[in-house]
Amino acid sequence: MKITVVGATGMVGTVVLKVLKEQNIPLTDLIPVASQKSIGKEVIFNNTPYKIVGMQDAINAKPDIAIFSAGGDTSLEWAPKFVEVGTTVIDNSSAWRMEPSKKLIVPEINAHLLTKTDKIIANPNCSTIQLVLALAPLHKEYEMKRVVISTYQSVSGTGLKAVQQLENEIAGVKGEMAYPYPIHKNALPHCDVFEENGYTKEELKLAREPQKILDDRTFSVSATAVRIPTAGGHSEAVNVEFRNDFELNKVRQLLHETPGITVQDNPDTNTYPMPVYANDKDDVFVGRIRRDMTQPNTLNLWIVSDNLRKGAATNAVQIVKYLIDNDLV
Ligand code: 11C
Repeated sequence: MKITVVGATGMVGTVVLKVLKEQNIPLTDLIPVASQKSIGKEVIFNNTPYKIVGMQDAINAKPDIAIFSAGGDTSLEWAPKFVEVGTTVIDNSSAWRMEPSKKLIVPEINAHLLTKTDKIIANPNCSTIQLVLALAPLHKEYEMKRVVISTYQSVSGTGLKAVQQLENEIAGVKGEMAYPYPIHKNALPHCDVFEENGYTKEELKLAREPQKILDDRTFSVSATAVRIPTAGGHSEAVNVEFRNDFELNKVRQLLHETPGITVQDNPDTNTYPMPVYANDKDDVFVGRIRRDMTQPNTLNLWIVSDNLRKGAATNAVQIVKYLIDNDLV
């Protein structure tokens, strides 16, 4: 497989390279693409240096697969040009996710939908992926009616500039600001930009993407997305009302049996998911599993995952693996 990674020097792109190696993706050539200032520099993959090239050079190389992590505008402009030369694009941006002709894939849930004709495949938003992976088996069993979620999102979701802002603030150094306010010792109820209805784009992604992935519009999601000064992963406090009642032990068992989920749930030993533990791991961690005492058929959960791994790079590479294993590229 000839694979191009667009945004190869960015936060997600760097992890994509790491996961491609870990998952033993059969690579005959790697074509890293990055912004103008990085062209000519090298990235190291599998102990071998690869020269960073510009977008047109990568297209001319006619890669089998392109993994895009370079923002929505870049994807909108360039992904179709890769498709023209026969490349299958897996896109990490929000550009194509809600486009009816494009599939929004979390491999454990809906990779079976993929066919050879899917040339642009959308990777969901990071906070969506960890949410749906945990909710999918519960929805199948008990039918969700309404989900209320508050997120506690890592600065790495915003990108390098935000990680740098936090590090500068901790060190007491003045520098560029990624956010309109300090993030150290703070919490910003503001992830991505505000829409006219008062919600942020991140909150609307959480409301809309799960319905598309689970192919079901009979449940709704209400979200508040908050940025906090962590770097290891996104955390989510989730309240789910089901149409049918559940047994807590069965809920734990269903989650435990779901590939990609690790249950960490024992108040006696202070065992619960945390970003410091989820950091650099591929799983989605679920804990604080308890019944909502104020309403029937309602469950509270705490879900944590490394937003750069399962929330982005790992999910994208799992799609690559599925395409290769099923002869779809
Ligand atoms: C964040 N979820 O943490 C975002 C990052 O739509 O892919 C990814 C944005 C996206 O701010």
